[in-house]
Amino acid sequence: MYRLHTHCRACGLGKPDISTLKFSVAAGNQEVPQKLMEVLDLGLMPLANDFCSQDQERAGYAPLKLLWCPRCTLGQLSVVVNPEIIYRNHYPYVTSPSKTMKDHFASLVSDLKAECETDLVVEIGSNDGTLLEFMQQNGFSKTYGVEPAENLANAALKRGINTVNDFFSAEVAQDIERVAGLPDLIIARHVFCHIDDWTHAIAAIDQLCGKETVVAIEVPYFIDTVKNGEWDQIYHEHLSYMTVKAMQAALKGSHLHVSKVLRYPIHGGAIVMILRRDDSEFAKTPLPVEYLDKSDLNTFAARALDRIAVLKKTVNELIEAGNTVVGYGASAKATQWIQSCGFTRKHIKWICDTTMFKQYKCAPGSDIPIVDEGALTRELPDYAVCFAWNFMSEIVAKEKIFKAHGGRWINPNADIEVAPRG
Ligand code: DWN
Repeated sequence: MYRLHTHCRACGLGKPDISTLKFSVAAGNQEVPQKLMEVLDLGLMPLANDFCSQDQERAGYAPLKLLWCPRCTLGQLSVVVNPEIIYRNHYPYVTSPSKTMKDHFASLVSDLKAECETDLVVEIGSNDGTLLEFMQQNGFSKTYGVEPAENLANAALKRGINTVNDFFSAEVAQDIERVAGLPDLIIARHVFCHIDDWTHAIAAIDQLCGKETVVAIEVPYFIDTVKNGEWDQIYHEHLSYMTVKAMQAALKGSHLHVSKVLRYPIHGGAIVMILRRDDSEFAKTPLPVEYLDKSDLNTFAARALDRIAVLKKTVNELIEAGNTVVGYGASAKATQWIQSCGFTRKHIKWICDTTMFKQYKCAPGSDIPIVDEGALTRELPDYAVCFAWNFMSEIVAKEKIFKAHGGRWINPNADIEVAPRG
């Protein structure tokens, strides 16, 4: 189900070969420990999107431990779960249809159109084709998706988006070039941090780049994750927690460099790293100066454990006082809270969610049912824990009836703001 990950996938730290040692000595980093450092151990966890009905076999558990490279600052997990298990046949996460996401797409696509021509765009990890459809409607002539999950690739094909149902690879890149030519834009939104073998992924991207192809890599920004204490972004799909410095280390030996960094608030804070070929006519723009050290990570880990303890205590006190508590948004993040707090349906009666692939199943590793979103106004519980806190303002605005009847929101990631009644 998984294998151990022992050396940095960006800069090679921990690999027992002289080239790594030369790198650290040459960079005057002799004091840098020659191995990945442990940040936060969350124990054995189910897979964050392993939503199963009572009669479906569950994928199982794997260690969830965040490590950190003191040399290139990449956060990374101590194991790699077999991606075939997570993604291949059925992956329940679909790109959010929310206004928050649509607004993000509008600013992202507008920013990207300023960087490249708009004839052909290839999306790696294209999900159900939502972004590519948006790009087609906003000036891109041809779109091409690469998506390993069969259910999502089929959904994209149904909406008329050219989609290869496979993991991105050098072979897939070759096929795309043969069929459609070299793209103006290659985009990978919240995918690169899911990839284990960066050497091959970067080589395949490199191979699909023409002289002025732009590569846009959107990922949760590890600097924001740490600063905001967003520990629930740690789960098995997120193999890496990225900084610009780590990406620069990963690109060593390729024909690509980080040319520009764009920042967005989506998913709790994300960056889009614009990569260009080294022979591109475009000049580099100044890149963010990043400060991240072990003491920041120790603070992050302590804050995570504190937030877990506080949510667990808050929910237990509320149910002991006779309140009903539910969840809103069966996100991958929700799985981390439920497992770390030891919640069952006795604590969280149900979690409502708009995603049909998740409804009427149980939250991963638990007996908590996932129900349709209408449940909140049908049942009007006393409290709702918003496990989709990254969309909270839109959700609170949408669910006025719940609040008007005295319902109160709990944002688990904002030092437990139990919103006042009414
Ligand atoms: O990297 C990843 C990020 C981009 O998305 C994936 N590996 C997994 C996934 O993480 P997530 O599940 O935490 O993503 P979201 O988009 O934060 O999940 C929000 C959940 O809440 C979805 O299941 C949809 C649901 N939702 C809802 O029921 N009503 C969301 C909104 C906005 C709503 O109004």
